[in-house]
Amino acid sequence: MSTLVKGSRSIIKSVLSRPRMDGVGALVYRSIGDTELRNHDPFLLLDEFNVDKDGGFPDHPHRGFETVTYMLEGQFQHEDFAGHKGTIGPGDLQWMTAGRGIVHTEMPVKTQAPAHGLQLWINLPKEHKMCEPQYQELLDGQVPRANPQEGVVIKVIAGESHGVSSKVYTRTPTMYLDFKMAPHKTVEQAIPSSYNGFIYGLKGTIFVGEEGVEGKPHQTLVLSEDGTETIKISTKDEEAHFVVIAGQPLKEPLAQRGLFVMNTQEEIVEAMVDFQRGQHGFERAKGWHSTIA
Ligand code: FJE
Ligand code: FE
Repeated sequence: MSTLVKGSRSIIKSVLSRPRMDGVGALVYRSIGDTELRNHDPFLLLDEFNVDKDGGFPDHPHRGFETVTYMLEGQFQHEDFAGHKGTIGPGDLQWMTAGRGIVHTEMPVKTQAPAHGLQLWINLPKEHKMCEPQYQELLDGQVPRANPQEGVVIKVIAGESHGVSSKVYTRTPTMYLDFKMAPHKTVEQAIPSSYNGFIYGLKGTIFVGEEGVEGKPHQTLVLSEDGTETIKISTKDEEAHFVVIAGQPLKEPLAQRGLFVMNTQEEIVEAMVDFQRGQHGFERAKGWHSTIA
């Protein structure tokens, strides 16, 4: 049984990401997924990406998890092997459940480059790993906002904040909030006490928990798992922009090879064979090439 403790969760780890290259000419700041922040169950990866017109993430497969692409600037195009195609711009998001298999391409719209955004990978519970792929796409205007006080705007991408709920269906219970705060504000955010969580900074400096631990752009602050139900966040002289992400840990065995994330090594081998042979969800992968990459 867990007991609820009053007061704010604290920060148990703070990691500043450095830029690196991934995909084709894409610059990414890797938060979760980097050596120091592996297996923050249920999260596999958080990348802040910057892609210019010559870069992108051409044809690649996924199985066993979800990718959530949240645009900050520019426009990103995607196309998959089932003919699903679309463009997302600033504030828009694509919540993609790869399930048993997706092969797709993710590229900036060349005339709107560079593209800047976040991509989060959420692991799927064992019983959903081989589900039918699904897309949930929301334009900026369709994402509900909480406005608990003047100067604090919270976009509720998933989960709930200050009485405002997202309609996104999460197979792994997930909270994903985008905060914009004016200077000299303090806000408390409830987070289910069983969730693992973290904060990733995009702009300005924030001060978190009773100790006021500093959070800056490209920095990940890992929240304590101590049964506390809220997190306290303040700004001082600057405005700030950051995301708060938390989710129910799956506590299941993890076997990962690149873009396939399963529970056992045998299932990873199956995924590679299925992808190569074009079976069990990868039927349309055979001979498919995107028209946008
Ligand atoms: C990847 C090749 C890839 N970070 N951020 C190898 F293409 C990828 C990959 C991405 C990715 C895509 C977007 Cl849109 C944003 C990303 C990696 O698709 F992760 C590996 N390892
Ligand atoms: Fe992808």
